[in-house]
Amino acid sequence: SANTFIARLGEGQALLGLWQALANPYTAEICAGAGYDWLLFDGEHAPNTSQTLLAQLQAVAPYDVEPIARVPVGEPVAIKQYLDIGFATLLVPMVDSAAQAEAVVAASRFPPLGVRGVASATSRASGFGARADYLARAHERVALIAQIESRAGLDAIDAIAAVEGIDALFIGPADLAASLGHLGQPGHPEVQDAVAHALARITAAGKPAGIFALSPEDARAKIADGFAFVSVGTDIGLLAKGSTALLEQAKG
Ligand code: 3PY
Repeated sequence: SANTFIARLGEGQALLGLWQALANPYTAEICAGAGYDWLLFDGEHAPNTSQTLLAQLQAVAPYDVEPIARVPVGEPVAIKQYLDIGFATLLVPMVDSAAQAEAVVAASRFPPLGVRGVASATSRASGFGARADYLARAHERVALIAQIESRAGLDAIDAIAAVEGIDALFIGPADLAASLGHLGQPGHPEVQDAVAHALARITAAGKPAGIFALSPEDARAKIADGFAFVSVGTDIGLLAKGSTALLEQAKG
């Protein structure tokens, strides 16, 4: 694939990522130097705007890390804006049907392949006009990851995974737990059974599966289970946990 994240997934080793919810270029830069394979910039739940996402993308550009952005919703406006500022890999929340997945793919491609609005020389993605073949080849660089995180998404998982242009699927355990009647209990056996079922279906479709791990132990287990990319924690979690632990240690 011309998309570097998908190409790296194809190399066979699980790719470990860190969730960025602080919406801050300074902390993104720190995390980019830590050695994670990918960072997820969250436009769904974190206080991000196009400007803060752009600043984070610029901050991590010098590092050997794959930036992925989660759009707030799988609609054309968000998708074109995120692609225009230079994200090539998008995580799309709440994909519940093949029709939704197809609409997301269409939103990421210029006509005649899709319905993405055209910005060329004014977009960072085009190198500000420097890439002569940008419009014709932009779709080759794009990767779309559909989030499966509801009962409806689980029911439609085979059809979603079969959609051309959906390059990978990602399980959101928190929302999946909520949808299955276990709000706040992503580790509940019924939720984890659903996760195992989803992994099997995604693998059967020949696509890479990703997941948000609940702990470092869970991350190792999910890698062993066959997940191709695993989020192992969040910037907020590191700061919250580390600052509390430091104070406790200092107090003795
Ligand atoms: C979920 O767990 O629901 C996610 O979307 C990942 O944080």
